[in-house]
Amino acid sequence: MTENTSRRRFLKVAAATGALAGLNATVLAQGQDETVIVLGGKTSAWQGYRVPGEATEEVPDNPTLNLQTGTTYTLLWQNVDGQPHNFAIQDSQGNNLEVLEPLSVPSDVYEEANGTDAGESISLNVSGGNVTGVSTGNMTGNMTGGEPASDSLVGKTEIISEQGAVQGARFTATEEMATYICLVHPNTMVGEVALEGGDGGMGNNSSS
Ligand SMILES: [Cu+2]
Repeated sequence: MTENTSRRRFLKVAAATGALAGLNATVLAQGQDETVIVLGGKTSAWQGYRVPGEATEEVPDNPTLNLQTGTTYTLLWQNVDGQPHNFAIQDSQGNNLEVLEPLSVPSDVYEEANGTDAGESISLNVSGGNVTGVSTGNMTGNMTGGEPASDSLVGKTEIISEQGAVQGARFTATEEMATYICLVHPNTMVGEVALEGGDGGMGNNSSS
């Protein structure tokens, strides 16, 4: 199942340093590759617009999300077909994991993020539950603004039905994650989450 990740982009070391007044340059500690995920929500399948581990723009439907344990990701997704959709991450038993920090995403920020080249590293500025901007180049900016706010984590996002509507969620990858899914269309809008080592992560977090 990892066959099409051959061109995985590890830490494209940007030569540029410090163009922006980075708030938090140190967050870029371990092999930060891609932390922004952009999907399209469509009844037939999730569309992969920007997916970690997928270097090409030919991302398959319901793409596997290759994540690093312990890394925080920010997902943006847009309602493509005007049908009701939402987003959840489940464990192998089909339980919704309460790991999602919902984020509001202005449509212009979404367009900017999705308009960047798939090979270009971007990061999102997140503040107070809002995605406030996009930074390009991976050595600057304040990444995704740190960890999800733990007091606001939910197991699923609200259903959005309006075509073009955008929703965001931030989460830290854990080993128990198995699939991501739209709970309205669990048979067609479901894809795998594949966790990779994450040796910079939390160590043995394997309780219960
Ligand atoms: Cu759906």
